Amino acid sequence: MGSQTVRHELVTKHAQNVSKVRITVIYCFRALCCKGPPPARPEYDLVCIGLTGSGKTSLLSKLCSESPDSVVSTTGFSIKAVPFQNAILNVKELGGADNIRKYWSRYYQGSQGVIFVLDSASSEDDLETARNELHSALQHPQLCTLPFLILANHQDKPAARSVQEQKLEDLSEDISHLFLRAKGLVI
Ligand SMILES: Nc1nc2c(ncn2[C@@H]2O[C@H](COP(=O)(O)OP(=O)(O)OP(=O)(O)O)[C@@H](O)[C@H]2O)c(=O)[nH]1
Ligand SMILES: [Mg+2]
Repeated sequence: MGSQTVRHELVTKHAQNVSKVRITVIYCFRALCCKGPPPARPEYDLVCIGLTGSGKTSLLSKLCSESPDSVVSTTGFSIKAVPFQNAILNVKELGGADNIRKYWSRYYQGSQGVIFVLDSASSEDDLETARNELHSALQHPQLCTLPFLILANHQDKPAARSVQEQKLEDLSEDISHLFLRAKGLVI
């Protein structure tokens, strides 16, 4: 084999290697940079209500994987985007203190669903107040047709009532609402 043939083979091999490297670099670049954004998840606007201390902020913080240590009573309202695999819930929590509750209905517009949080271990008086607020919310023109989640929270406490003991079923003839018992959301 002449030296010219050997040189020709080496040049050809080098050219092949260079093009292989080029293809790999382009492939990696495409994989890393041209993948495009993940498909958009649908977003829904929810309103979250319940008396002060019922655990609304704690629930939403937990769902957003945030530390429960930073939870303070909500003055006014706060909005959190809660990510789920197939959807994002933009939840607007309305503070539950006496002086804030009278303004709740001003913030209902545009809601597509309702979360009502109850303190299942509260005093009978507070439970009665919560029942009345729940009753008003269920009848409100902007909420009455929406999906309702009623969350019986504080179930980890010895004084917690069961859903039946909270006598909520008679609040509405349409019992298509979803009741959930939440236990130890924050501890
Ligand atoms: N043991 C127990 N404590 C809870 C539970 N949920 C909330 N808490 C505690 O109750 C207190 C009040 O909780 P928040 O989440 O601030 O209540 P909130 O409904 O957002 O109150 P406002 O913002 O004032 O309307 C906090 O100290 C929480 O740690 C629960 O399921 N069990
Ligand atoms: Mg709060």
